[in-house]
Amino acid sequence: MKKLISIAAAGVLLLGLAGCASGGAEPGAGTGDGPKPLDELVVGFAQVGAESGWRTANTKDIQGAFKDAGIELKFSDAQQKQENQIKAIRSYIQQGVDYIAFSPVVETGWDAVLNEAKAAGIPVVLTDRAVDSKDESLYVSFLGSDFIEEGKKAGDWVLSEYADATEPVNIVQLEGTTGAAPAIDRAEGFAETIKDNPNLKVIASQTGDFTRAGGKQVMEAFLKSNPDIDLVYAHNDDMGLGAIEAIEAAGKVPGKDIKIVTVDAVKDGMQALADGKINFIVECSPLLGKQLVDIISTLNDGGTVDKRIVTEETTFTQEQAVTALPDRQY
Ligand code: GYE
Repeated sequence: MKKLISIAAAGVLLLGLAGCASGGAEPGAGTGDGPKPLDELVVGFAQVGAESGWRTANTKDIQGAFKDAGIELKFSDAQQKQENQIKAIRSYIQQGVDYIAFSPVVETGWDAVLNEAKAAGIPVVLTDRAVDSKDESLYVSFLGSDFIEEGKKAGDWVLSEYADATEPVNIVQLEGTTGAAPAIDRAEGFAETIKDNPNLKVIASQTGDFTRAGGKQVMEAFLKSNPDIDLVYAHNDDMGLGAIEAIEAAGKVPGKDIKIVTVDAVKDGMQALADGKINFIVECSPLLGKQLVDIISTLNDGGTVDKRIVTEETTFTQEQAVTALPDRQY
């Protein structure tokens, strides 16, 4: 611990001197010594974990994009634990990487470590998930989806599917990791949208931690305590796939007796949609690697990047999944 602090302090000192020599570098505008050749850049990436098909595709895409660009990428897997991510970021600071990118497992609790990166003059790019920090100078850019919008798209489908309902529609929600931006925002966007029809009721909601096993376990419990479930809204495909197993084990038909709406559109989810076991999927793209490389090379060239870069995405019905499946990359 002591060692870390003194190294961080030395970093501040060095940065101070470099700042004086070059007439003061803009925060987030690279090292101030002009662009580095790409093969001399080192980027540290602190990943959430390997909890879902989405995450695996995201890791593969990011590693592939950096390899293609010839930029060295140091990679760490936090196994869904914030403390591990913080350790990884501190170690990148200590190693003096040029840039840090990470996907924050939860929204809160990042200010201290981000201030350490700032003091060391290492620009930070957020990918995929947001932090709720009030100090926006702690990161250069946030690249990722609009999760509220995703929740709204799921809600819109449910609204139109049950437009003629005259009786209550019992909905259960499988939430993502507690405190994670996609779990908070997908719940919010969905709730905001379905409130237009008072027949649509979320009767139970619990976290399945974005995993297949978590989705299955929570769904088993929901099925035991609620005999009349009409629809499952799962915050990702993996939890929806776990729910399918639980529904089938309970002798019901997923997609018919109990409808399922999920978010992500990874291959396994799309297959279940094409097979009629899921009813609708809101896409969330994990392919952020190329854009992250672009952000870092722009900063390296002394350029500026947008503070918020929103990923473009669509939605899939069962028919659309049949058509899209053969070309699905992940
Ligand atoms: O939807 C889920 C993953 O942060 C957008 O994390 C990501 C989410 C994604 O575990 O499958």
